[in-house]
Amino acid sequence: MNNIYAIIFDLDGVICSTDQYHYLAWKALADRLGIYFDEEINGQLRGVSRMESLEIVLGKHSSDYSAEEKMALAAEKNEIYKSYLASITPGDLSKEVRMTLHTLRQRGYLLAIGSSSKNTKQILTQLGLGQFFDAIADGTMITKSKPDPEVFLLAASMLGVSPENAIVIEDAESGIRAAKAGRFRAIGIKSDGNDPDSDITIKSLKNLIDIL
Ligand code: B16
Ligand code: MG
Repeated sequence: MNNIYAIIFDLDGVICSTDQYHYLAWKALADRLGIYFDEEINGQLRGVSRMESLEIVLGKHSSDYSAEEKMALAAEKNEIYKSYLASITPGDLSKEVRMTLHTLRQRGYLLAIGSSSKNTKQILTQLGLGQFFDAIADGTMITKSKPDPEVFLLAASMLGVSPENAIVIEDAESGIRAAKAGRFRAIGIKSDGNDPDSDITIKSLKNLIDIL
């Protein structure tokens, strides 16, 4: 790919598999509230902020709760989620992700994270990647979540590159839309089939090495 100097990675679903922990935490909350929740609904939460995720989880029950109660429910979910995060170690970073990141670093690309998660720094630290990236833009630094491009534009500006000189790697539809809205080239990771909105779809992160 021509004129690409920087690569911005989504975190959950690209660098690590914390999506399963999100599922378990939302499921525990939904069960306590007596609200139906399954993997299909969980799929709609990929890349979406915590409060917007809560609205999807509550669905038609949303109007039963006040704004304060919703803040408390989101905090409750986050405490459950964080109890799962506590078990993450550098051993949870897959060989494939580790090898890909180091190869891209050797090739001289600037590398950044663009994640909706407010737990990004904790997750990266526990994976042993706390100091690895040249820039980290996360949910604590933005006002608009994916599919708004804010988090990726922030990452690019922290790196000092223009969107046309960077690519975004995403697993979520909301993230691909955010990348395109920011005028980045968007690479979707999808193990089965094509992501119609991305510029290129790859089956797994290591395939990035072959297409750059
Ligand atoms: P938190 P990403 C996103 O991370 C997750 O995909 C999404 O499921 C989650 O709701 C969001 O972070 C907020 O996470 O509750 O930890 O702030 O895919 O943008 O890296
Ligand atoms: Mg993701």
